[in-house]
Amino acid sequence: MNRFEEAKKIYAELGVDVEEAIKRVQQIPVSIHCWQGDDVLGFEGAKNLEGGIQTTGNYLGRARNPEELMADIRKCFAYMPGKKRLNLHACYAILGDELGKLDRDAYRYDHFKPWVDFAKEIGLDGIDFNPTFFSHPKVKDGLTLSSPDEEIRRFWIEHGKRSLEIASELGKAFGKPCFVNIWVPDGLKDIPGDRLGPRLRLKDSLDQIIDHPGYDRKYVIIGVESKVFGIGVESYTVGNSEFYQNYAAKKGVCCLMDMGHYHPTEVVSDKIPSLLCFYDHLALHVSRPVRWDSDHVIVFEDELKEVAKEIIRNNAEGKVIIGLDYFDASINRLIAWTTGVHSMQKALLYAATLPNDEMKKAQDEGDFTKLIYLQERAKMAPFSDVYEEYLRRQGLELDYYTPLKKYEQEVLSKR
Ligand code: RNT
Ligand code: ZN
Repeated sequence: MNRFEEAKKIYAELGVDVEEAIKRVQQIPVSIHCWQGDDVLGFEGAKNLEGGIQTTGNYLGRARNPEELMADIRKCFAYMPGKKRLNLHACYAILGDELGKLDRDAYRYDHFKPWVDFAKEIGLDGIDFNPTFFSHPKVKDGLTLSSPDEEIRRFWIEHGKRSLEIASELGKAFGKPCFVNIWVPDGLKDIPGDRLGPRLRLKDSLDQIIDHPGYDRKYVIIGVESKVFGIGVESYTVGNSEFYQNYAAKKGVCCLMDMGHYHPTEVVSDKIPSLLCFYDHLALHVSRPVRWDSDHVIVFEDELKEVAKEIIRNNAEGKVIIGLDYFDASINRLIAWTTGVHSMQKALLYAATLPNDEMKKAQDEGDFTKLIYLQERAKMAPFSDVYEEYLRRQGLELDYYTPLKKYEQEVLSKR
């Protein structure tokens, strides 16, 4: 008997059907960010990443243009299991002759059409979208949608509207909604003289964007991403958690929780079921904060497993929009990218192969002795054999390192 068959039996003794689990996880879409490939710089000529976020490292081979980024995506997505979507930022517009002539308040769907053709060609499930409110000269004194300068605020509102128009077309192109995430870097380095004003302006700007009639609501799901602080923006964040949770609830949009955007002992996993009580959808930026919002590559560790458990055991895969958000420039970017996707997939499959019903029952019956026993017992099940089988069924294996390292020698090292 091979290892998978053996594993299947061991899991069956725990009351877990691994065949079901494999089928289930394969259907869960994960939105993979395009920005791991080029250190979040985009194609508009930006030299620095701004807005309180940072990529560190200078590994060889950063993708410098659409051709290189697409080639890299084509290469490494082939080694990633699961149902994949591509998450684009507006700064990845393919402007052609219009580069330098057109600003973000005038971007159109056709600047992203090549991405649609590409995504279809490599068999992706769809494209998600983000307006880009950072790394741009019109970020004034660190502010965009909350700026007291009406001209600046207008520019960014228009960018938001263009983004929804584009997203609506992206949704139509795949026949399902495009998820649009709004994150603004707005905040202050030092103690504010006014905390309310910027928040009222942000609220008004968001209303203007979301109330824009120029997009098809059937094809767009809107999320708002809160944050606690950024580098150089330590004292005040306009869009903090309270602001966006209340905004989302009143406006009927969804909250996006980034795992690096809370105080260090807070965890996103515990917040998921709270939001599930109130929202049709909630979105995640799965990331790994190391001492700050460092956006390290996600690895198969406890908090990632807890996040996956909250999705799986609450049958919330139709409600939780899973997006990845990490960027590391200190190691091979494609291997970083692929490692993170494998980690997410492992966590989902791991959660789906736990005796979830039995653990819930033990808790409800007050049998906490059994609960801790089951939790520890499950950890010793031969999960790696199930994961390998999950990969095998998608024509994949554990080793993505060798082929991607070869690509580094053949392609990346020549850039
Ligand atoms: C920044 C936010 C935001 C970005 C991406 C590039 O702290 O996490 O989501 O990382 O949009
Ligand atoms: Zn994020």
